[in-house]
Amino acid sequence: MVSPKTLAHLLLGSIAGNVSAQQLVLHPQKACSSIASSFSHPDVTVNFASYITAGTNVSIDQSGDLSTCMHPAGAVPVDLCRVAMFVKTSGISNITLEAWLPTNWTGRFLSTGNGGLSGCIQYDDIAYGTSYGFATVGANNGHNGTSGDAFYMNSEVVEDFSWRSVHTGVVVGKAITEAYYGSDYMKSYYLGCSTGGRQGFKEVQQFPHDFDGVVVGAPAVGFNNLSSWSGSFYLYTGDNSSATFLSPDKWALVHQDILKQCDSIDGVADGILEDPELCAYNPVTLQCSPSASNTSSCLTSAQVATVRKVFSPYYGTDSANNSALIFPRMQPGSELADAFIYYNGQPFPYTEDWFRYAILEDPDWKASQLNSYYAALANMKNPANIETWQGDISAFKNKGGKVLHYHGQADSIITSSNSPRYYDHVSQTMGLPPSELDDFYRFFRIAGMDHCSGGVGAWEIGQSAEGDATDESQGNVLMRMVEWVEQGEAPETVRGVKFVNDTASLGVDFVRDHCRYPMRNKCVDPDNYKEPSAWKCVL
Ligand SMILES: *[C@@H]1O[C@H](CO)[C@@H](O)[C@H](O)[C@H]1NC(C)=O
Ligand SMILES: *[C@@H]1O[C@H](CO)[C@@H](O)[C@H](O)[C@H]1NC(C)=O
Ligand SMILES: *[C@@H]1O[C@H](CO)[C@@H](O)[C@H](O)[C@H]1NC(C)=O
Ligand SMILES: *[C@@H]1O[C@H](CO)[C@@H](O)[C@H](O)[C@H]1NC(C)=O
Ligand SMILES: *[C@@H]1O[C@H](CO)[C@@H](O)[C@H](O)[C@H]1NC(C)=O
Ligand SMILES: *[C@@H]1O[C@H](CO)[C@@H](O)[C@H](O)[C@H]1NC(C)=O
Ligand SMILES: *[C@@H]1O[C@H](CO)[C@@H](O)[C@H](O)[C@H]1NC(C)=O
Ligand SMILES: *[C@@H]1O[C@H](CO)[C@@H](O)[C@H](O)[C@H]1NC(C)=O
Ligand SMILES: *[C@@H]1O[C@H](CO)[C@@H](O)[C@H](O)[C@H]1NC(C)=O
Ligand SMILES: [Ca+2]
Repeated sequence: MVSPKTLAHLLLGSIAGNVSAQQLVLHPQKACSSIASSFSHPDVTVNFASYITAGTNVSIDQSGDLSTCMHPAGAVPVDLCRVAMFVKTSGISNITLEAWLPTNWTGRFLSTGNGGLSGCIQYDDIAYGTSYGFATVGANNGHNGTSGDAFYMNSEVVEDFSWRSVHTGVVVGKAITEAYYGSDYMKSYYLGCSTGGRQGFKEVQQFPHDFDGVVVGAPAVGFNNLSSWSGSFYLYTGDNSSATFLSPDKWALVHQDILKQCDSIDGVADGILEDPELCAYNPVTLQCSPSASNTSSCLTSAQVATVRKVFSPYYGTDSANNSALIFPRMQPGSELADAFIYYNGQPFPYTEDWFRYAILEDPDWKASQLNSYYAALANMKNPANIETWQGDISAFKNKGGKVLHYHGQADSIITSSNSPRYYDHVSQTMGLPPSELDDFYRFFRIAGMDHCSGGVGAWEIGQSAEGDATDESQGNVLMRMVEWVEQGEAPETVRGVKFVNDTASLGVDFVRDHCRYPMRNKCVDPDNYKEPSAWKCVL
């Protein structure tokens, strides 16, 4: 075991130290109260501005629909001016936007994103950004709470959700940043995962001038098809009384069997599949023998069929009625979590909401009605161009922008197979092989990471404040992006840390360097697999 302190010395590269732009607000309390009345911008009303000192808990509105956001009540990491705004985005839509402006400012601007279908400002991400001295903004994505019902009969709210909330937050956020500090920001960044990952790619595709560096995780790109795919599992499992349903215990059997078949492909049986793409899992070995009277530790043929469907790509038809891929298969490895998410015998709420309120405008539609016709309809309607699948991102490249894309290889919500598909799509569309695409867009596969965080792998990569380790003692993707943008030092690998029981104070369990796609991690020294040096990135 290595202590976090020792770890700091193990880490490659130092954290960017471009302190030339560092500046201090001299009378922050006064500046903060005056910005409330002096800031003027079209369609913006400042609700309040309050100066908060480091260590003080922030008070967050959790009333009404906002109660579903389950905002963590936490302390702000640094002295800052918190500005809350109301911004009109059309005659029938609006966002709430917060800008947290640290007293000790690096000159950097950061925008954060959202998750799922929400409707929830990610305060922990905003706080995380300020802890590194970014002037950081986050918005509510055009509605309050986790439900999609705000989309019903209001396409402007869908526009906010697809792209306008983040873009508006950037325009207004940069303006208030410059008004507050009285000088221009130096560089502009983005950090988001899941829906936040999709929002980041949307910006890269549609507003290439908003950011210099974009860090996106597990992006929900191919959004309509993702929503259909997310609903498909309920069709396969049925409810919990169906013959096709597997209990969590059965999924645990499947998980063990997957490890048996695939864990060693990467060179070591450590409970982590470095590259689930290589796992052609066959559940036939779990099938009960015809004579078995006790089926508690084997699968019926109906259950085997369910497992096969779950790990198969989801196909439908295109406009010419030819067979077409809707979404790639769920990657093997996330079954223990998915037994309680996609495989729990319940309709998936985001799928149901998206179809009810954004696609069909039929609040009575049920996820059990889903089929390839509805999938094709959603793909065709593509409200507010939410698909976020544009393959040509040359405008972002040409202005010098950089993208760091990561995806957990044990993601229980968005299959990790979708990310290489998008990377390859960009590569083909732009005619750039990985060796050239890597100049401005790098994709890292994080083995053993669940959806955006958590999991059995070395998943702490500085992607958010969610983990226990938020300081520089890790291969911090946000600060690696700063190095790339400001010093031209592109990350070769992304270093991840696994803390004992995911608790930094208990020390480091292991450290692993995650490879840049299309390379994959191979263990070359299985006896020392917890050491980064036991691994090699290979093609
Ligand atoms: C701040 O919030 C934390 C976490 O909810 C809580 O434990 C603590 O008592 C709060 N502190 C104050 C001063 O309210
Ligand atoms: C904000 O937009 C919602 C629709 O999403 C609307 O119901 C509400 O009245 C708007 N608020 C204001 C103050 O315009
Ligand atoms: C401001 O932050 C920088 C590091 O980002 C630090 O070196 C400096 O001491 C800080 N200044 C003050 C007055 O806290
Ligand atoms: C969301 O909640 C905020 C209060 O925090 C409120 O000002 C705003 O109008 C709400 N937005 C919508 C669209 O209802
Ligand atoms: C099956 O699902 C029903 C309805 O959701 C639920 O009430 C029941 O507790 C579930 N049974 C088991 C064994 O999980
Ligand atoms: C079925 O087998 C499991 C172990 O595989 C055992 O725990 C359980 O008691 C058995 N049930 C019956 C009815 O024999
Ligand atoms: C598409 O194929 C289905 C069944 O294969 C058929 O029923 C349907 O009429 C076809 N639609 C078109 C537009 O060709
Ligand atoms: C979405 O699914 C349709 C079939 O319904 C397919 O034609 C289309 O290519 C898919 N889009 C993406 C981005 O995969
Ligand atoms: C880690 O968690 C496990 C299970 O909760 C517990 O048994 C173990 O003692 C914990 N380890 C440490 C070092 O706290
Ligand atoms: Ca392994």
